[in-house]
Amino acid sequence: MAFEGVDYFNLDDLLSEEELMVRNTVRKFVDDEVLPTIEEHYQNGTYPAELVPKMAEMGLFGMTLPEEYGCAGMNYRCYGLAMQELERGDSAIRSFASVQSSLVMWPIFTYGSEEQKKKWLPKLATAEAIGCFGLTEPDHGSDPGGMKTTAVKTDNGYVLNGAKMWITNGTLADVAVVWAKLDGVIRGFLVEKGTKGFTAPEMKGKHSLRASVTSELVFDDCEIPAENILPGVEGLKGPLKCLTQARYGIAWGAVGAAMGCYDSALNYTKTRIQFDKPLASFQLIQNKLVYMVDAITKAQLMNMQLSHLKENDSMRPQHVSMAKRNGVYIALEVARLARDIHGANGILGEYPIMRHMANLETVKTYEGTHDIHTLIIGADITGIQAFK
Ligand code: TGC
Ligand code: FAD
Repeated sequence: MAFEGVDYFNLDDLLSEEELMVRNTVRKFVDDEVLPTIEEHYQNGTYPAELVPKMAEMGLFGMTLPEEYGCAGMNYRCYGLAMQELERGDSAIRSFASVQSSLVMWPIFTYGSEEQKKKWLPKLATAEAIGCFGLTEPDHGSDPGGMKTTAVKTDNGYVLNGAKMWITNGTLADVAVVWAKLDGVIRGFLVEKGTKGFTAPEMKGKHSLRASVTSELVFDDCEIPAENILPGVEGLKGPLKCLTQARYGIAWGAVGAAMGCYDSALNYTKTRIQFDKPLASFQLIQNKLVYMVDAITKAQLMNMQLSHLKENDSMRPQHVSMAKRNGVYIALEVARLARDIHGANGILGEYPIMRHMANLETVKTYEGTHDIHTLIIGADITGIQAFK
């Protein structure tokens, strides 16, 4: 059955023709191509490689970057809507698009040399090349500024030593955007697959994001050429600005997962009969459904205004922190209520609920945990930083 959306406040009225077209195209792709196979991939722990060229064909990689680099040149609301729809399919699919677009193409576009842009962006847009983003380390997650990975200048380029962990698409990637300290200052480097001294073993045993590849990146005297440094940025703000891009997409994506769970729960309550009546007729069930649609609607409104701020260059990273934190929080609440409403059926793969719920536990943690975003907003409103 085609998904009809969750739009209690008629927010579609605010969308342009192009935005509606993008949203509806991705929505149909998720119904036709993602949902029929994603549960099997999730159960088997396999990554849905067959979907990637189709996403590229729809222009979903680097979709806000200019056409001269083979990208779609769309606005940020289109990007948000696309992420919302993809995550209704599965967080792993949205993750793939987030990493490729916001964490690989965006830094190459923003910090890269013209040669780096010409070499990588068109290939990344068509998914002829896949990228990953290496910031987190085994001992530095929420505090990436403490990273231990180093780069040392040599006559021919740089030598990298250290390790990254929890890197989405690491094993698949043709190019890794890696953050390392050069003379104590954080810099970005492009490390190509097959470079001597670079390995990217896959991490196994996840109970969440099972349709996504997660990897370590290991650098053991890994020599890269001088032209592989990103010339346009120095310091921790380099990777953090990329995170602002990706967190923007996650804020929308998480709401997509919530919409999928709510839709499933609403339909279920209309057909499941207990005590001779549909579940939907009981007050306690209606209370849960109303909580869900209310939370989704408020998060949608926040995302719409976030996209407005972004398009007007008045969005601050703290706005994104609030939207990411809120979107994931309500999505987890909605998933838990949906699980409850489906009774025992809620634990089956026949419904998307447990898959979304388990995925959202990752989404709550990556790109800044719920509590890190609390501290970012807390520092913003009080002027007192409470991280350290
Ligand atoms: P702090 O001193 O606050 O900041 C250092 C410099 O960066 C600037 N800045 C930002 N700039 C742009 N966007 C942001 N979001 C920024 N946050 C900070 C800041 O103004 C400063 O600039 P300057 O000019 O003064 O140098 O740094 P800190 O060390 O105190 O740390 C702050 C903290 C904790 C907020 C930050 O490190 C943080 O966000 N930690 C969370 C780490 C995180 O989110 N990691 C994500 C890894 S990637 C990932 O998870 C990908 S999952 C992908 C997928 O599969 O979808
Ligand atoms: P920690 O930083 O050790 O935090 C543990 C707990 O302590 C959390 O609850 C946290 O909120 C809390 N905490 C930490 N500091 C404070 C404080 N100052 N005050 C109060 N509480 C605090 N990273 C990448 O670089 N690239 C990727 O592509 C990527 N993909 C990922 C994919 C998956 C499936 C997962 C699970 C993670 C991925 N990550 C990636 C890593 C992710 O960004 C980190 O896991 C995240 O930043 C949190 O770091 P940590 O796991 O080390 O937790």
